[in-house]
Amino acid sequence: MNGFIFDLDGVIVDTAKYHYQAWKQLANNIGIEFSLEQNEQLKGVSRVESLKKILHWGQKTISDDEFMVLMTEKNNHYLSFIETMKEDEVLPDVSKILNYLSSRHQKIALGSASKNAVGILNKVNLTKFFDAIVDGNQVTHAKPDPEVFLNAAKQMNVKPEDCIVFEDAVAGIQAANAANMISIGIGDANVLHEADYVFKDFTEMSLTFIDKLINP
Ligand code: B16
Ligand code: MG
Repeated sequence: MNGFIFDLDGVIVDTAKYHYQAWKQLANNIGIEFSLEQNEQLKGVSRVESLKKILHWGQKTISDDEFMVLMTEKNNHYLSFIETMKEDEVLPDVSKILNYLSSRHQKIALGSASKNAVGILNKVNLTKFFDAIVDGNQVTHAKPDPEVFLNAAKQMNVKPEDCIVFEDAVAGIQAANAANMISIGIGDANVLHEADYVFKDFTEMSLTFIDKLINP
């Protein structure tokens, strides 16, 4: 029995564009510039750590209370984008792969840093595929720590070495490797060079490749 673990943002859906808009408005409001390149560095990073990074880049210090207010503000803005998400925002061939894994009776889990993961999966109508959902509400150590993926393996009742992780962030690939799982990067092979395999997106991944993962 294998377990297939999917990251959310950048693997199943492209919510990075919504995080970008919400962080940019927040940063600009407090006088900090925020670029797309900086947004790239926030992929897979938790909400708290993301705000800490933005304040560091802007060399700004704020009180704990103000920090909490900004976190809530950012999330409310982000949620206003999520509210409008539909099935057509699922990235190409993700549903095809999920359907195939399901037809082959494989266990499927989500392993995401997002605290909004359940809501997003519901919006895009993919919740039905998942045997386990581990998100930012259940982990204490962020990627590259393997906690999120080890927790997912445990919930699926599959040994870590029989798990396969799909990830778009370097920290996520490092977390999968640290968990002793097969790591599959989704994105740029130069950036994700620590992964066992890299594909630009799921349209490049054949079902023959998936079969080899199921029966090595
Ligand atoms: P939230 P992933 C991550 O999702 C995003 O890549 C990252 O940009 C975001 O800050 C983080 O979730 C937390 O999201 O504010 O919704 O809790 O890639 O781990 O699925
Ligand atoms: Mg991601």
